[in-house]
Amino acid sequence: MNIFTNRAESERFAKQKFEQYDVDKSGYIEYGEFRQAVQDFLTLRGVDVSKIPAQDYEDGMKEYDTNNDQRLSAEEFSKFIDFMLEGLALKEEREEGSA
Ligand SMILES: [Ca+2]
Repeated sequence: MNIFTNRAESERFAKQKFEQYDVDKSGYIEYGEFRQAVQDFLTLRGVDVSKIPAQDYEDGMKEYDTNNDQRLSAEEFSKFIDFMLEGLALKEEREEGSA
């Protein structure tokens, strides 16, 4: 199951999120912006983000920063968005299953 049934819609969503989280409009998602995005998505999933150590965000950032320039391009960030959306879809499936 996917939240978005068509690819164009999911790309549009990723672009919208990129613009939302690129707060300083640098054209890249820097660490602080990435951290905010992760916190927002995890909060949606019901995670208490106050317990997450900084190291976890740093590791997550490195995972998506495929060219190692310490920031995420729109393309790198869209992979993160895809991953987060999959997580949210899985959560919905679990909740539907247990209801
Ligand atoms: Ca930025």
